[in-house]
Amino acid sequence: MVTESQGTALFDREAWKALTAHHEELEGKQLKELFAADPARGTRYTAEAAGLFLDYSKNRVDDTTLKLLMQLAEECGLKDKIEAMFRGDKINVTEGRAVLHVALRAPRGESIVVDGQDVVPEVHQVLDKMSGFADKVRSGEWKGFTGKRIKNVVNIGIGGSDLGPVMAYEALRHYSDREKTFRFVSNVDGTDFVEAVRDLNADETLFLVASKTFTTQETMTNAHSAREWALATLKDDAAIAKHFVAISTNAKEVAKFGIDTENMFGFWDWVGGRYSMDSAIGLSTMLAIGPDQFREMLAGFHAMDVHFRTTPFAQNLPVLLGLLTVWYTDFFDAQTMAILPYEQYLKRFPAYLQQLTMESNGKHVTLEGAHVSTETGPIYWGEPGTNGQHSFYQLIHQGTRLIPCDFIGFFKSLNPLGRHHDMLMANVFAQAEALAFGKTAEQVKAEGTADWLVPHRVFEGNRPSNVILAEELTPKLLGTLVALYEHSVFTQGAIWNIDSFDQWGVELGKVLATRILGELEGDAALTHDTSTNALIERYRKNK
Ligand code: G6Q
Repeated sequence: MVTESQGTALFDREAWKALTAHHEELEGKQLKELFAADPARGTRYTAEAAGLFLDYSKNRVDDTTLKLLMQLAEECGLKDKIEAMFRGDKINVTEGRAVLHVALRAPRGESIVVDGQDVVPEVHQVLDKMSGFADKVRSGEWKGFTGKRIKNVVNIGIGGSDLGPVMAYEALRHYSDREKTFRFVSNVDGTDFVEAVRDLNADETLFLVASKTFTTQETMTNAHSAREWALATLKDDAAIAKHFVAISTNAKEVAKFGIDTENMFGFWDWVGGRYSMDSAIGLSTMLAIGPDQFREMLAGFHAMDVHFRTTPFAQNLPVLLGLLTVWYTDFFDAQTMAILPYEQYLKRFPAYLQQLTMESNGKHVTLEGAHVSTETGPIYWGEPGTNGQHSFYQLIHQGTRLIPCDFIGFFKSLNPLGRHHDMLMANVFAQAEALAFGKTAEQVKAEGTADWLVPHRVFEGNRPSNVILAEELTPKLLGTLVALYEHSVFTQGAIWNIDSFDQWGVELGKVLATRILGELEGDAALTHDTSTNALIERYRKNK
């Protein structure tokens, strides 16, 4: 494969070269020194937008770093790339598609034209149809086949058709209809489906089959099992129309499955799976929190879209987060980023971000098809605080790897309980402080620690983190937070000059699994490598 050519490669850009030289100087500096040199640092290195406050002062940067990162963004054409996305240009070049999740939250009356068609009115048509349906289900006007109210909603989908809906349901549970049970089935492992429905009555259960393509093996297998399960009780094909709806772009396949296309909620090829929780894929979210609060969530997304598009880079939250990620990934060899929400309702947020970030920027080829000359997307992971503190934080504090962390916290708890919230937030501030400033041997000794034990109790510090704060977790705020990371991912992809919106890496496994499935169920001669052949043989014998 060709590599990026001399002169146009990322490492040949003026800002990149300057950053390389600057990194050598800065690498030896401690955050402690940077703070000492600038008494205003803790308030100066902050930015605020759309209800989110970002303190990025505990990063290993100074004014020069920031200036050069901004320059890099300019040199890489970030501004133009942002405009191209919002304009509806086909920036997903390998699939020849526009990338317009921002249109999903564009207010009525705005206009975004794709292939000569203004897509905003269509977006609102679907939203209105979803709202009408959600109102009926929530009020009880929509009845199951036997005349009972819908009490349970089961979303069947995988990847982008699952992770967003699950995350949003968990995040907004406080605002959800507590009379209803929501379940999410994704894995082709039959246990996922069986456990999800074992205590549900079919005549009170609505299945949302969420699949952009309506051909995904896992989702279709689960949907067929759901149909059999429902029909075992309801015993009449006519019941399907009352208990199954589809969320898809593929009307033909939806009809083939037996779902009335009247009960289909559409979206478009310009919505990527991992960017679709605010499209019809979010129907489960709307059923849980109601149409008005769903629209609040969209308003939150939109507020961050406007911020991203219009704010100078130096105050632009997603640009700052994205550039810092590039800084650590490429100049400090950081391989992973930890996302640490101090909010129990955000327990699925790190898992959601794993797909958003890693499926988007896990690429080794530039838009022009050359091998990249630098590292690209880091590994994202995390757990809600404070649980992680009692497990993996040890490595972040005292291990040998640099792991930049994003702490996310709120001023107010949705469930105020005694001192709980102050205790929770004390941990956010304490962890970020400890990571940055550590604890020296002198401090450890002064505590009376025996000499031999001192090295074990020293915290080197100088470990970077962001602290993101907001008032309270609301539907609107959730939208803003998700859009913050969507656009941070965009910023990273723009610098690396990769296609953040395709996912060819997901395809190979799908093709191979289909071939092997036939082999597991038959006895055809095997022509794989010796390991795969032997594993298949062993399975055939023992299944
Ligand atoms: C996301 C990916 C992928 C996709 C799933 C489900 O960006 O494309 O995770 O969402 O493979 O696809 P369907 O919605 O087509 O079933």
